[in-house]
Amino acid sequence: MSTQIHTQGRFSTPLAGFCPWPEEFAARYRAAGYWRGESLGSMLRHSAQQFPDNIAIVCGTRRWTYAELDKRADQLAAGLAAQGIGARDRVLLQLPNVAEFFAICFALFRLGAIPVFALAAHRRSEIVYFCQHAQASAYIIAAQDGGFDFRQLAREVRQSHPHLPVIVLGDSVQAEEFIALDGLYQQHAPEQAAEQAEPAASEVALMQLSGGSTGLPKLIARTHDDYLYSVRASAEICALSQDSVYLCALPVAHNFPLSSPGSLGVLYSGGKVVLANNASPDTAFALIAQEAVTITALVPPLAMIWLEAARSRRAQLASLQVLQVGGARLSDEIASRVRQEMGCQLQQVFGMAEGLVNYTRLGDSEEICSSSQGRPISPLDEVLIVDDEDQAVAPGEVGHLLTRGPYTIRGYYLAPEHNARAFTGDGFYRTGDLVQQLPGGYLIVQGRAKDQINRGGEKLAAEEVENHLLAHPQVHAAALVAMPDPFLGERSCAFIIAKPLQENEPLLRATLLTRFLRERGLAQYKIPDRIEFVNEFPFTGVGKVNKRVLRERIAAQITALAQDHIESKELA
Ligand code: OOB
Repeated sequence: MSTQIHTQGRFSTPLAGFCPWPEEFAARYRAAGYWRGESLGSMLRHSAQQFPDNIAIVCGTRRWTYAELDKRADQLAAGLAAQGIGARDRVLLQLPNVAEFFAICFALFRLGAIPVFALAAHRRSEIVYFCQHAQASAYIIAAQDGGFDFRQLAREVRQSHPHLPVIVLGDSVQAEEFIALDGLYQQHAPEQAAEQAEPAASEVALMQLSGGSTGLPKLIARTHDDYLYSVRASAEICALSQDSVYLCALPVAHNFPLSSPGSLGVLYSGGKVVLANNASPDTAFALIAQEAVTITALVPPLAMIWLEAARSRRAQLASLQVLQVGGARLSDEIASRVRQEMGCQLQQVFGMAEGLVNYTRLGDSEEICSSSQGRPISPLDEVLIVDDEDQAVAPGEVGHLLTRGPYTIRGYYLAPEHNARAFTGDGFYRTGDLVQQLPGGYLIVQGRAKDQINRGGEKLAAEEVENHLLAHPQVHAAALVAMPDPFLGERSCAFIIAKPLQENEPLLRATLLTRFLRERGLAQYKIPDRIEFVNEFPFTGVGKVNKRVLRERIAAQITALAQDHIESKELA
């Protein structure tokens, strides 16, 4: 399937659509020792040589050593190569937290093929788009998970991509329809060949998805050099060693549990990755106790649930040293309870799949750990805080966060028009986050300028959902905004202006609209949590829909409702 001629995984030009760093910066990152020319595939090879008998992955009753994971990756690389998958092929991956995720990723890394990480929550609309945009050579799924049949989803995806090879993990795979992953393992792996195929570290290793703020999700291409640097440096910041035991309770492919320092950081360090198929205290606390977990990562709503559960089950958390929380703003109040109530240290993580990751450090004061979202990984991370005109704000003032550095992308994959807006002329990424910088470089996230809703760590782009709403024949206009939520931080509210009712048309109701979105194959978390029908929108001076006014309106409405609720309870 590879169209370019190459020898031993070396290409003379970068992947089309990838935005490389200017040579001057690449040279700087190499000179600093950050980019070492090592690929993710060889990283695992080194760990397997150093720690062959250490347990690498625990998944249910299965325990894979480093030697076993390494061998499986080779066997699978040979099997995938026999399916025609080769260097630079994009392979869409949609898997739950299972051991095979790692065998597949490292097999792809070794082939120089590029995993594109979809979320388990994604449905037809998203998957079809990723297949198109990434020009995927294959789609790898689990047969089913969480009561959902991914084979059915694959069949739907095939209606628009009839020749897409679908590789399925799990039982009851019918030979003609799908390729069974288990069958691919059985191929003989010529060890030499696997070594030779190792891609150059400057090649794209993987693609993450952007939380997005515009119409369609963007793909984030990360190289071996840059990703591995962020993993190594994160592992060091978190003091990982071969004694570390990491519980992966968040979706395994997300950038936070994958690389900050996440599973990859642990596999670099020789430690043990324990996979949980959900993050509930019932599942996670039992695994923590059973496997003596030392570090794990959560989003704020889960941290709140864990704090509650720790009241009665704290003994199960005895081995836990570090609880990382990130993905959305953690309230100072919740943050300050972690050490007392869970008996471990809190580490705040403010990161983004585009690159920049900030951590509070393990030796930092309680004050910093509970009131800031940390400081950047790297001395070569450049951070600017600017006003609406891109002018630096005074120290300590709130402004837009712009960043550039050794593991922050210079542009989204195949998105030149969007890149012109999302990056400055000199290559800084406009994060869309509003931050304040403390002395020492610590950042406090104070808000967001991008048109995105952060539903407890799950990001949705307002425009993407609005476009789906506008596809309904009875919708005249749509505006999606965030509304405050005590648990998720934010939920989504769609304001809708309906078209005048035609004869024989049913009245447009919220339930009809949400069903319509579901039938379009939209992931559940993107379905508006609330729909408000209005006759008109407020506008800004320049004639754009004034979302600030809409946000304030829905926030006030919710507060009033909550107040009514309290009052009626008091009366009763
Ligand atoms: C992580 O990555 P993404 O790509 O899902 O989302 C990035 C965005 C940031 O731009 C920011 O708006 C928000 O998520 N965010 C936070 C935050 N961490 C992320 N907002 C406030 N406080 C935080 N601690 O979410 C991600 C990637 C790597 C590590 C950690 C999180």
